[in-house]
Amino acid sequence: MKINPNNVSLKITAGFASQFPREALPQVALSGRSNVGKSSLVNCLINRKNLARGSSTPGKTITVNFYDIDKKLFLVDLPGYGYAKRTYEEKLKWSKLTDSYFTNNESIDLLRLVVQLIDSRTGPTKDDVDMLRFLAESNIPHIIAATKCDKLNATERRAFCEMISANPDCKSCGEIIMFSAKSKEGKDELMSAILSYIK
Ligand SMILES: Nc1nc2c(ncn2[C@@H]2O[C@H](COP(=O)(O)OP(=O)(O)OP(=O)(O)O)[C@@H](O)[C@H]2O)c(=O)[nH]1
Ligand SMILES: [Mg+2]
Repeated sequence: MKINPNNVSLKITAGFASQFPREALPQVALSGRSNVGKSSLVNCLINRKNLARGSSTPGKTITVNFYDIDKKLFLVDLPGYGYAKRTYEEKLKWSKLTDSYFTNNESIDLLRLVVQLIDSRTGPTKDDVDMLRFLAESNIPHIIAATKCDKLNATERRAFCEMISANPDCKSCGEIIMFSAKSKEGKDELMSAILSYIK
């Protein structure tokens, strides 16, 4: 399948499950902690500087953002988790909305892939591991994008790759892609992986 990554629009910023679009387009969702680089990854994939807003106040916007990519798929930017300064009410809203995307979503059959973002400098957090286990138990195909890899030197990169390939919670992943929105490393590889899941 060929897509034009420049033909994109923000379909909807959904604060409630009732706003999730019903169009019969395959969906690829991005999951990861707040500040891991989800919006930067979306902008990188679609050659935009700022369609997906980078956050100056991380974790404040609790919405599910649906990007229409050339009428062929929705990239779904899930709200980031693990932002320590969130209030109890904000955390509740996060879990309700994310939960409803996976468990109370009439279009869930259209979900083809979750790209789990993991910061390559830190490796998986406890929340990342919880998410990976949830995806594996739910039989949702998933791959890992290891973000901000431009920040690693050769030794750190080797250590990260060894650590992640030895991690039992990463065994269910289809692929592990080193990614940098800054250097664009992994961009083509990630796009090809996404397209291979929506065929
Ligand atoms: N060096 C480097 N910095 C990055 C990269 N990707 C993102 N960043 C920086 O990391 C910070 C967070 O990036 P965002 O893309 O806003 O992260 P997010 O996951 O969308 O955050 P929330 O929307 O709060 O969940 C910003 O300061 C980015 O400039 C990368 O590949 N390399
Ligand atoms: Mg963001």
